[in-house]
Amino acid sequence: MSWWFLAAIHGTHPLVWHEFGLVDANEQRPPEAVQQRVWNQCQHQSWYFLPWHRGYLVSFERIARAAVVAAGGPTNWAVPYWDYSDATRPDSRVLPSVFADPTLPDGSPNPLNVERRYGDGRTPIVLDERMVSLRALADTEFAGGTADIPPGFGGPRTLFHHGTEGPSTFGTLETLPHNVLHTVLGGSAPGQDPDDWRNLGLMTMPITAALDPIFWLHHANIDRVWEVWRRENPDISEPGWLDGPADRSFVVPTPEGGEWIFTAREMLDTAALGYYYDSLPIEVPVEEIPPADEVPVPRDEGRRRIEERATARGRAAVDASGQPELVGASDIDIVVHGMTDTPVRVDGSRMRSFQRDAARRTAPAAPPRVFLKLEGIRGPSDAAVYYVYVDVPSDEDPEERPDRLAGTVSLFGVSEASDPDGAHLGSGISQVLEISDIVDAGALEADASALDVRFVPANDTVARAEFSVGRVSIYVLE
Ligand SMILES: [Cu+2]
Repeated sequence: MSWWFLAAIHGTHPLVWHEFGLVDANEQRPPEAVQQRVWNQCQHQSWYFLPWHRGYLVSFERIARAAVVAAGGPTNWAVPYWDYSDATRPDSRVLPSVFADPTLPDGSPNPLNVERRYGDGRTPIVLDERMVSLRALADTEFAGGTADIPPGFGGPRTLFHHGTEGPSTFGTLETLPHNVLHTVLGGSAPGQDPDDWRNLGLMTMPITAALDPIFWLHHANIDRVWEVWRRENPDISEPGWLDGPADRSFVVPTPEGGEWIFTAREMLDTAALGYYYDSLPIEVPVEEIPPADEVPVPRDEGRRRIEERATARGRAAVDASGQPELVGASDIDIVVHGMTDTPVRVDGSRMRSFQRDAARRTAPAAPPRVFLKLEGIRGPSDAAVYYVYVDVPSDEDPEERPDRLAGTVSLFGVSEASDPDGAHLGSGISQVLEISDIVDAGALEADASALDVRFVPANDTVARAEFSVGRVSIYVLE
């Protein structure tokens, strides 16, 4: 139940934690079997991203609340959320001062202000509005499609997926704002090489992220946005998700020192988990929400279900609807280092027929959708954050063309996924950005044989981080 143990459940790395001076070499470690089963569980590039982090947050909140109550605090204490996307408040994109002030009112050091939270090197940390976009809420599918087209709000169908199991993309909420917030808050040490992991902030890498207390407010907000999405969209009903994952259990500690094993299905009812969001209409009368200390932890039930579904192993069935069509791709590996332009050759005749389809988009039939896919992204630094623009003329400043912004991409998790000693020889990560609106607005029409993709670094420090993209491709989904 310690701060370290809870952070290690998300991710840990003996060398990095040692180098950062995070653990005392003499500190007693839990038994190896416990480390194997409970540590390094965080689910990324997966449709389990949201449910796993919800169970993890609930575990943290219960343990932290018990500590708060023991210290004489309120029994209804809950993890706050940071709504950085709230455009109605002028300060919503500024890191809350309780996390940034160097000292507490009594003059003692502020434990919420961690040294390894570099941001972009400026104080206070202020987020750009391109980093907090909730465009993910426009997605209506939870799970990703064939070849990750579309990527889905919740992510691709996977088994237990810690992020090193092979090439995989992120769901749209995980891409933005989740990944982006991680790396823009953690950042890398100003003036130092961002390609050297020794210079990275805690939030920048999954193996250290949960050591920064802002992690919990960030994830509480991502969890809240999932609830916002659930008000407009049906929950996924596939048994592979509901009872998953089939190959490894999600397990977190309880305040009593026991274990709570949970499935994705159990994460669909926040009232049953003992919480709700004040910013959302409450569907359950408050008196029916059980007090936090009376919420049952269905330990034995969880175990039984895990045994039951052990027979149902294997990758989940892929939705048969919608085969994406590849209509264009770059020729060679692209190296991104600072502002980088890349032409993507497209199938001219296919694009022209597509443009005719696009012209009919006002028809009630579902219009074709267009996606930009960045495949095989490899690099040593998770710190890179880039804005990706499509078809901005070379003599124009992309900052002046918000209509051509395809999305914001962070390389959270790339270093582990690029490790040549890793499970899949470092196949990297991929990112999928929908560009239907840009195509609708007239991109491509001047020259249908190539589409210009421009990578614009989010700040000067990350502009020094270098990474490669195996292929930039364009897909149409009709
Ligand atoms: Cu996260």
